[in-house]
Amino acid sequence: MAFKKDFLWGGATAANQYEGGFAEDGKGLNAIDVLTNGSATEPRKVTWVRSDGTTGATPLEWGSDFELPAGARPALVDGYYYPSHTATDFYHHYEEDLKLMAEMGFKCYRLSLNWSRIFPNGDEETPNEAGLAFYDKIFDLCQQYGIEPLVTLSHYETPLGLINDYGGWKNRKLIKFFENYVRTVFTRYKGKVKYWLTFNEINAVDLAPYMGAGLLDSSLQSRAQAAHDQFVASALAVKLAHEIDKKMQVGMMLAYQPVYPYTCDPADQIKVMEYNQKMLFYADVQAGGCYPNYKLKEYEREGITLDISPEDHALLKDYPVDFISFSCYGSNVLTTHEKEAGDSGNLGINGIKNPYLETNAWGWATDPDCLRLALNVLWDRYHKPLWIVENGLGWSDELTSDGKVHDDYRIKYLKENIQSMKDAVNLDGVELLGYTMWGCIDLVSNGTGEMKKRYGFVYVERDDFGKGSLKRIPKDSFYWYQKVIASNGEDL
Ligand code: BGP
Repeated sequence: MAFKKDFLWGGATAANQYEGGFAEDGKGLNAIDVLTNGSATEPRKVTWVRSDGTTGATPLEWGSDFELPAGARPALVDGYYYPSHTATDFYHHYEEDLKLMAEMGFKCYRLSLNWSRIFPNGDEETPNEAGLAFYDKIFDLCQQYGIEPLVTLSHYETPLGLINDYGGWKNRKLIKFFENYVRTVFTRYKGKVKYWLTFNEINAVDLAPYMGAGLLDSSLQSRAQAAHDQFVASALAVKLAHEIDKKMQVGMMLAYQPVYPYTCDPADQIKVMEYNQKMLFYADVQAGGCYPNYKLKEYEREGITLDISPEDHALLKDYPVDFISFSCYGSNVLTTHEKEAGDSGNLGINGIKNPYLETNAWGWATDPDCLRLALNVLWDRYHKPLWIVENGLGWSDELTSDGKVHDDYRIKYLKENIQSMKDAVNLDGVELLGYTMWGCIDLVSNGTGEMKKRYGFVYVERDDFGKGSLKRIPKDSFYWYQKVIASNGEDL
């Protein structure tokens, strides 16, 4: 048997993509609430307003420069459609949804707390009781069903107030606000939640600085300071967790997928090495407890100066994360031979098309070996327990005339990916805590805000413009996953 008896099978969601109820019961706005819809080819936009009342929207693309016009503050602007506002309405469907998760046999459910539901502007001293009470209901139901929650403290959900009034994570004051938030929820949910993640895909500080760190500019100086502040905030969370409840474990969360050189030219190999440094820097600090030399050299070359206190160094060293979690959907290809590869060679989220692999409509490559490769890289480098907290296939699922969704393509993808993680456990001896498939009940896409890019085992009737009954319909993959969990991964 490959997986341990208590292997944590389940699914994952994020508040801003799933909950809706964006202005209910005292909730404040977060970074994502002011993002518009997009599409496979059009990026989403951040809407903003200047003090003279002029308004607009700035495209938000992964991995490219981002800056709002001078004096502009992110805000709700009339005339735009905001997909996070209703999302797929977990806020009012949580009983039904958790029941469906229990029916699939979930051992674990990864969700995020909507930080601005609890601290509406982010800087208050006392929390919004209604926000805290909502998650009590969720965790109590989880307990009833024997589902272990895995809770992300911030899945791109920095309160908008902390962006507008403080400039986002490049401001050290956010460390204190986060600490207060973390202490509040650790104390409140002690005994109900054992596993925590600090920042979703913390390397988004680099890849998507607005989403990842509430930054309104993407300069290296701002990103470097924001990353540092999140490292310190995260170490403080580890410290608090261990003080408040010895059973609590805090992990980091990284976007990591294998990357291949397009040719055997050593220059392509160097490009891959540098990509890995860019991605793994975050884990090097959070698991290793100090800055790696390649990053210190880069900062020196680029004239970056960090506001770091001696206590920061001690915190990073004394409170590394308990485990490492990551998202992995496929793989990327890089090259210096742009012409030959027919692409730009950039470090974009999709990289260059791999001629050996299929891609979905959004250009994401399906790679049957990605999990084994990623797990081995992380295990060999850190020797910390690992957890796959996002993996899955985004597809434009169709309801057929029989009222069902026959997603055999998703079953095929998941079968291959689960086999790949099984190999990493069986053949390579990697220590793996669990697997939570991304977007287990349909939700809006993070990259585009679309509804049609679906991942779920459960279809939610809703379109790209917020229309639809929100009815939940189990897809074929629902029954398949049920069987996988019941057999602890033996029957794929
Ligand atoms: C990760 C995010 C998720 C998620 C997923 C799929 O980067 O952590 O929030 O949505 O990617 O991306 P998308 O929704 O763009 O398909």
